[in-house]
Amino acid sequence: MRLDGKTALITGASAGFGLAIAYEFALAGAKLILTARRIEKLNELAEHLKNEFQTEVFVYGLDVRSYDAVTVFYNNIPENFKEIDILVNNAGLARGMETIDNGVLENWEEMIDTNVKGLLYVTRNVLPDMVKRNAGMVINISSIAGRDIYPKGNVYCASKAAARMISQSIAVDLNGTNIRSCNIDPGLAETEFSIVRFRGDKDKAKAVYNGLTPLYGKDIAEIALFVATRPEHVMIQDIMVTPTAQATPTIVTRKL
Ligand code: NDP
Ligand code: 8X3
Repeated sequence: MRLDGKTALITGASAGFGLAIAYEFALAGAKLILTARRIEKLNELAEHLKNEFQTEVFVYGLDVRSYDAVTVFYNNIPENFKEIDILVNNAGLARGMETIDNGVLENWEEMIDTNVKGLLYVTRNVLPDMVKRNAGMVINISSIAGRDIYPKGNVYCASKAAARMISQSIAVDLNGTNIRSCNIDPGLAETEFSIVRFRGDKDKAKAVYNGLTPLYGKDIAEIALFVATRPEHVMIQDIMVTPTAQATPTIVTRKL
């Protein structure tokens, strides 16, 4: 499963899945464009990948919520990184858990702006060049939350359902080209996700994974690598992956 000669753009590479995907893709020989807001984390990762795997890495501090920022970033990609073979739309987050009647507007805006609009902004910049070259793959990290609602998941779930539809749109609208689309829907995974959701409350975040073995970044990264290394005539469109202890967002066995 090699990616030699391939260039991958990974959003949200400063933590969690994105960081693990960067590592796995570097190991497989890919050239990497890594973005996130925390540039210092990206620099650290890039140094590590350069030293360990001689990976060529371009890092860029990017908030995907700004269309202008995304466009400036895209136009500033160095010439030798410009031909993007694989786009991994991974940047995303959940904020809070309230019933919908008590929803916090600021949280709603942040989730929709990042998980839906940010994903679209990056995709809108990258896809036309993929279409021109008649080659490329988009991997969207959605969630099982986009397939099945859970109590107080409301807007996060809705944003991930939108991401899922966008994945399918790429396959549908670009049918007849060589561009491939893959939607990956992970279940409970221990990353910075719950720490971000609960705004730094580590105990609350830890409790999300109490009594079970969750997924980890590497589990998702290995799947992304598998998807990205299939022959050109194979498009894996949709993957759902959960910890073995999780059947649906709400059916979870915990050994406490
Ligand atoms: P982490 O919090 O560990 O990582 C999230 C990444 O997204 C960080 O690199 C963060 O970087 C980046 N990010 C967040 N907001 C923005 C923004 N506005 N602009 C640019 N980058 C941003 O969480 P995960 O790795 O778990 O999450 C990755 C994706 O997987 C998300 O889309 C999430 O919804 C999804 N997911 C997570 C699951 C889980 O249980 N963990 C399960 C299913 C899906 P920075 O803060 O530096 O900008
Ligand atoms: C994250 C998975 O179930 O914690 O997308 O919302 S869940």
